[in-house]
Amino acid sequence: MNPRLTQAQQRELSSQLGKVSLQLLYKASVHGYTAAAFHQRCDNQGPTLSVGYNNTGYVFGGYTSISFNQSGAWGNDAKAFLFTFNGANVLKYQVTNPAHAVLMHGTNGPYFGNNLGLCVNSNAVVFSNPSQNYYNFNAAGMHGDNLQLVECEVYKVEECKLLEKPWRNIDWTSENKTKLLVQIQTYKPTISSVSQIRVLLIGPVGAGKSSFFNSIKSIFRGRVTNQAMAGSSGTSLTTQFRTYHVKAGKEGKPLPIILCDTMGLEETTGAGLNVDDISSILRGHITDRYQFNSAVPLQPEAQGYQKSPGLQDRIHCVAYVIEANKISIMPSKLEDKLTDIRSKINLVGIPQLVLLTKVDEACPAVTEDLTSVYHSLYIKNKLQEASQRLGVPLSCVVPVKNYSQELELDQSCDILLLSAVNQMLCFAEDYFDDKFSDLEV
Ligand SMILES: Nc1nc2c(ncn2[C@@H]2O[C@H](COP(=O)(O)OP(=O)(O)O)[C@@H](O)[C@H]2O)c(=O)[nH]1
Ligand SMILES: [Mg+2]
Repeated sequence: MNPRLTQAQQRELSSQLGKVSLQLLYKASVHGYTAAAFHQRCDNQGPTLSVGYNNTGYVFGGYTSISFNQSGAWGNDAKAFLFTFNGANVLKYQVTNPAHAVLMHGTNGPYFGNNLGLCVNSNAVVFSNPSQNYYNFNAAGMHGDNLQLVECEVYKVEECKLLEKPWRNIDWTSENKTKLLVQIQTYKPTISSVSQIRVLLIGPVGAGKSSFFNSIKSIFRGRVTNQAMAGSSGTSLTTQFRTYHVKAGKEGKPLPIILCDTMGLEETTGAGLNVDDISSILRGHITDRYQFNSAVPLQPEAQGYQKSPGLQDRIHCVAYVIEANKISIMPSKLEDKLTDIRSKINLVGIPQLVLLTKVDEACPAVTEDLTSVYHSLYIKNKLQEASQRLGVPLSCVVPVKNYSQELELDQSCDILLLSAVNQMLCFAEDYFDDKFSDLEV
C-alpha cells in the first residue's frame, strides 16, 4: 500500500503541524470506500489527516487532532482545519466552530463540521457544503466543484519527539567510518571452507533490498553506484536470484560478504517470492541468476538446482528488509508469510536481523539530520514494533537509510549502513560458532 500523496505534499502538509510523521492508515481503493472499512482502520488513532482526490486533480481534505469514533456526537477540536493544495502549497481553512469540528458518524467516512465529508454514505463521493459556518472555504477553490472521489486516504499524524540522549550510541566520526571499513574488509570467517558470508535479503517489494546492495557497493566504490535495478514499481523489479559480490575499490579484493537479492515478497498467494524457494536458497540449492517463478518453486530435478551445495553456498545470515513507515500497516497475509519464513529459518538455526529502511522518510527530524536517528522516539517505536512483529530481539533491528537519489556519499549514511553490515558479519560468526565450532577451525 503506497501513499498517493507525494513526499513533497507530505512534507508540505506536515509542516503545518510541526515535526510530525505521517503514516497511511486507510486507502479507499485498497480497503473499500465504506464507512465500516474507514472506521475499522481509523477509529481511536489520535490525530489524523484525511485526504480526498478527485479526477480533476484536486487534493483536499481535513485535519483533526482528536480520534475518530462512531458515537454519533460532535467532536470538539479547536485545532481542526480543512485544506486543499494550490499547486505545491497548502491552503488552510481553520475551524470556525470548534465545538462542531468533526461529526463522528458510523455511516460516513471523515466528516468535518457540516461542511465537508469524504466517502459519504459509504460511496466514493464528497459531501460539500460551504454555506454552513463551521469552516470557511470556497468549493471551487477547494475541489473545483467535482464531488467524485478517485481516492481517499487517512494518515495517522504522530509527533516526532526527540530524546535528549540517544538510546543507542553510535560514533559518527570519520575515524569510526574508517574503522568499520577496515573491520569489514579484513574480516575472515572462522571456518576455513567459507571465505565469504552469504546474507539473504528478504522483504516486500520496494522495501529497499536492491538499494541496500547498491548503497554498500557505493560506499566501497567511493561514489554512488546503481548496479542492482532499484525502483518504484508495484510488483517486483527483481525477478532473478542474484548474488552480489562487492569489491573494496574498483580493482580491490572482494569483500568477505555476498548479498543475495531476492524477488520481493507479496501478500497474495502465488505472487512474489515463493516461500518454498526460500528453503532451497537457505540450503544453497539455488544459484546466481535463477529466474524465480512465483507459481512453481524450483524442483530438485530441475536444471540449475545445485544438488550438493557446500557450507559456503548456504545462507549464513538472513536480513528482513522492511520500510520503517510500513511496519505498523503490514498486511496480515504478509505477516503470516513472514512468520512462515521465520519458522523455516529457525529450523536451520540461521541468525536473523531486520533492516528498517527509509528512516529518512519516516521522521522529519531524521530527514534533516540522520545522526538523530537514535534520538527519534518515533523511529524507536518503529524498531520496537518491528522486533515484536517479526519476532526478533530489538538488538537485531537496525535502522538504515539507503542511497536513493543522492549523487554523493554522506558520512553518517555510510556509518549507519556499515554498522548494519558489521552486525551481519558478527551474526554469521555466531552462527558458525554455534553450529560448526567442532567442525573445522
Ligand atoms: N528515501 C529513501 N528511499 C529509499 C530507501 N531505500 C530504497 N529507497 C527507494 O525505494 C524504492 C524501492 O527500492 P528498491 O531497492 O528497488 O526495493 P526492493 O524492491 O526491495 O529491491 C526506490 O525508488 C529506492 O530509491 C531509503 O532508505 N530511503
Ligand atoms: Mg529489488
